[in-house]
Amino acid sequence: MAKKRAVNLSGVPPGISRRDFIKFCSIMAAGMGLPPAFAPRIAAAITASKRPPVVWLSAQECTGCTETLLRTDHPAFADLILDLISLDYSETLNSGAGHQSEAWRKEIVSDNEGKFILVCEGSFPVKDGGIYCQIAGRPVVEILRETAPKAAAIIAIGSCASWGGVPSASPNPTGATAVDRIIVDRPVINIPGCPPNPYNFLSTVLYYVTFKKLPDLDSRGRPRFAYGRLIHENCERRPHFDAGRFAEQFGDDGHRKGWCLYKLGCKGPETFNNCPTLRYNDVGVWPVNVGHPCFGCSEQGVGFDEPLFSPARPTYITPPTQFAKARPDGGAGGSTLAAAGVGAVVGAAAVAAGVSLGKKDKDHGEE
Ligand code: FSX
Ligand code: SF4
Ligand code: F3S
Repeated sequence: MAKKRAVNLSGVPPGISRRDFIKFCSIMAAGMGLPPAFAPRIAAAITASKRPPVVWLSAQECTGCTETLLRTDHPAFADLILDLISLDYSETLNSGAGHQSEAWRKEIVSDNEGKFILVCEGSFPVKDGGIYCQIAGRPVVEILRETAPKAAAIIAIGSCASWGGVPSASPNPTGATAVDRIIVDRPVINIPGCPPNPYNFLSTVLYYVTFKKLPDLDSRGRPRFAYGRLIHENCERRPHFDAGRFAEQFGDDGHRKGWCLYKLGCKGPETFNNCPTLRYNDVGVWPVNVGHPCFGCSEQGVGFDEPLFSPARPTYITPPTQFAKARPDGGAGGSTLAAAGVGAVVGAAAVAAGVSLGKKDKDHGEE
């Protein structure tokens, strides 16, 4: 249990009220799966620490990962990010260019050896010597190989950096490769999603700054606090799945009523992420609650490999984390028991018919 302690808030980043700052720290603690009592410790780490230098490399990507960080506004989030970390090198945001920018990166890396956080955005092409993505006339994969050993921690942000993502989709003409396939002798923290939720990135950095160690990672390098549960476990449409109520077509009656999107290709049953609980854009939206099936953007072998409309392959059936009321006739009410037991069987049977239940994910299936 964290001890409560007074926090000197004189270092609260400018432009943010103390109230918003403490609220922000509480949200971050919750995001890391920590009790609210840890908020003061997080606040203390933020206000006391020297900002960690960050070197941000961009390879094959759409810049959505950078955009998702800069477009948040809770509270003045972009400012907060830039106040919490020292984003010393970013190919997207550097004010300098060309030789000046190259010289700057080398200086930052040599001045901060063993102290900076390396963030990699995008996949790294390795085919034909990596010529398909070059920076200053050099394959970016070479820059990754020379920079990674000098970093204190390495974060792969987005599905491209974590798995290969869009650029690695078949037939992968450039040999687009994930960071942890190139840097194999150091831990790489994967924050997948296309783009990932910026809070998952920020929580990871804050965890490192606060506790001076990496968060608990699963077998695929993802922080468990963010990727420990299937989307299907927390989805608000789950009672409809359990009751066997599915939208059959976009715009049909079931779709308009908010029924389960499984038959429209929702990959929530095979995708680990916290989208239903963390949500996006600071207005509480996520794909499924605005009527679009999850396409598994954050799951290796799902998002850019399985066809959008093919049904998910539930590798194991899990109970929902919350049992909302559900009744197979679609009326209000019904019992928790129906949702947890009978309903789950109805929904699971509807999707599992003809689907052989695969091997459990070695990291999550036994939990
Ligand atoms: Fe884009 Fe990032 Fe997708 Fe990839 O996010 S949002 S293509 S994960 O590397 O910029
Ligand atoms: Fe939600 Fe998709 Fe699961 Fe249906 S299949 S309950 S829409 S995550
Ligand atoms: Fe991506 Fe699915 Fe979440 S498409 S944003 S993992 S709901």
